[in-house]
Amino acid sequence: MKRVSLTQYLVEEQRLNNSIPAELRLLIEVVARACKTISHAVGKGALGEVLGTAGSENIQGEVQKKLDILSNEILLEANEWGGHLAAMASEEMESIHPIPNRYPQGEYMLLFDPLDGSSNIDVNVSIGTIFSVLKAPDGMGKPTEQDFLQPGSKQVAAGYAVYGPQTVLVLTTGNGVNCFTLDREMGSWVLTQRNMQIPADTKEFAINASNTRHWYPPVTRYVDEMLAGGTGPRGKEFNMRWIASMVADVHRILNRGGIFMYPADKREPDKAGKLRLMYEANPMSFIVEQAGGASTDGKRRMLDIQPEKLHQRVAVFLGSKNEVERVTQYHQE
Ligand code: AHM
Ligand code: MG
Repeated sequence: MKRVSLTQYLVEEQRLNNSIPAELRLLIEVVARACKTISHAVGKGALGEVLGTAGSENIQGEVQKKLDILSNEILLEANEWGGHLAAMASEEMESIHPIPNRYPQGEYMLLFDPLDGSSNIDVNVSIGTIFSVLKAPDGMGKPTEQDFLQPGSKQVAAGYAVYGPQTVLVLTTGNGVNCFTLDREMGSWVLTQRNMQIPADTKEFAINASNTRHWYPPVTRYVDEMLAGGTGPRGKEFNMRWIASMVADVHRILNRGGIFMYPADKREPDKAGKLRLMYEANPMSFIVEQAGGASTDGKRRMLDIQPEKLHQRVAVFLGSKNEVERVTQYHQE
């Protein structure tokens, strides 16, 4: 099999479809290189002294793990000097990170969840990095948080890396979804899946069922109907999977279908779920739609939501189209 590297893929994509400007290509390559470095740190585990908590909390009051902080630093450092970015924002940082004056400013803005699935770090279960790329608004002066508050439909690229049995990078620039596998010996990303497609129907769902008693009626109805199996209203058996790393759950769905849900619930009526719109929901929704799937917050198309805050949370229903449409329908009835 002829090996196509990430670089070759990006160059050819730029040449054939003109869908990837040179600056964006550079940006994606830098992010991919940072993910390689994170993958290396993750792979060392206890030997690299990267496990455990760091003794600090992030902006959402969550305890930070050493790897959360390290991954954040790796992404910041890698992306600061290239000249392709105006600013960055991260799940692990309270405010945005403008590019320091000593470097040239570019026209893109990068957002990331540096290490998704933090609860799985210390137990050797798949974790990952999620990223989203926006265009800086025209005539932007000194970047502000406001510049980042663009709906997901404005993303020009999004991707995630999974640090699992294999390290993979899944990427979209708005022209389908492709998967690259890290060749650990060669240190290069190799194209291993072209044009990933999520089947419209599925028999698999993913939700943290320990929250069942807190759910709102549309979610309870939807899950109950699946649990009723072949003799229930759905007339088929469903299976459940929950990895507690969104990257890994979404990667399974991209490969064989399924629906992923993290609903808002009654515990904190003011909070719209756990996951973050800008760092998790939007990039994953862009990827899922590009693979023929769907994504909503239960009511609206995710990518249409106008963000109000950088760290905004949102309910998430994404994956196989017919299932996402069904649970969204239940929210409207
Ligand atoms: P994190 O970004 O702090 O790791 O949190 C996000 C993660 C998702 O990857 C995953 O789907 C979810 O939180 C798991 O939540 P729970 O602990 O309720 O199972
Ligand atoms: Mg996360």
